[in-house]
Amino acid sequence: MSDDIAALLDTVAATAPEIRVGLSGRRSYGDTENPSGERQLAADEYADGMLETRLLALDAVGSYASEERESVITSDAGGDYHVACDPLDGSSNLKSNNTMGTIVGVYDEPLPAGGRSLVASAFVLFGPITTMVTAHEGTVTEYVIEDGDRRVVTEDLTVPEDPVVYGFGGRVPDWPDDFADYAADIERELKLRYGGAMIGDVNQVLTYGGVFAYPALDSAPDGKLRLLFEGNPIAHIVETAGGRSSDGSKSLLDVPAEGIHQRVPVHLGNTALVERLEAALA
Ligand code: P6P
Repeated sequence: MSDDIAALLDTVAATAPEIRVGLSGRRSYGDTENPSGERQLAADEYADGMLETRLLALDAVGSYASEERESVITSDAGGDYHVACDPLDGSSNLKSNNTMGTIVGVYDEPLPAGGRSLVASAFVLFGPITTMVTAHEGTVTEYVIEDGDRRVVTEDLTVPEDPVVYGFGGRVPDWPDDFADYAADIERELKLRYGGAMIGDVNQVLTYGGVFAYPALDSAPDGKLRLLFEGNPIAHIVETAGGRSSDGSKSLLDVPAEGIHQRVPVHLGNTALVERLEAALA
């Protein structure tokens, strides 16, 4: 792992306990919306401000973009890496005290950039314990974060061969027929694990095997999730762990990036299940 990437991931890990401890007093919605039109919690802005300041302070970081702000912030240092961040993925779970966390994509091209230019991806998961999963240099590693330090608990993490769980976003009546037919099959075969925060649900897939999707909807043909901040980094992690991702027909990492808040249908998990989905949508 290069020193620059290690320092960047260390910074995300070191910030996690401070984000977590600051959540309880920031459960209220402000009167602002993020660029995707979603109401912002005080916690969203708190996490975003801390991550922006600390990541842009690194010489290796040339710019910072976030789900919570309209445009990319460029660093004076002119570093080689461009960070796309979902500072608090699943923050709407704060009200019900369920999982959430931070997603970071480290691109080596200015943003918006396609997923093939990801050098490293990571998510921090605020569960009963705080963990971090990273993809870098062809391998996925899981850490426990203690006092802001990363401690390796799983090396070369791979998606288990035999799928057990699934989680699908949206509402059944809003699913296009071909996805609804696929979902009906999966629901008979696997156990439902859907918690409203992508990283919590994806961590179930990484742990037990299965499939997660927030598909194209009749009401939203591009789905809900953002390519740069959610789709690409998580696809990078799942594909590096031996799974597959898809926008319905191709890897998310091959979806051309046209805008920093661009949405994309997201399907990812065991290769066989995602291939079955692509056949169903073909
Ligand atoms: P819904 C969280 O807001 C998020 O962006 C993802 O983490 C999650 O998978 C999805 O939206 C949940 O959306 O419509 O189920 O509330």
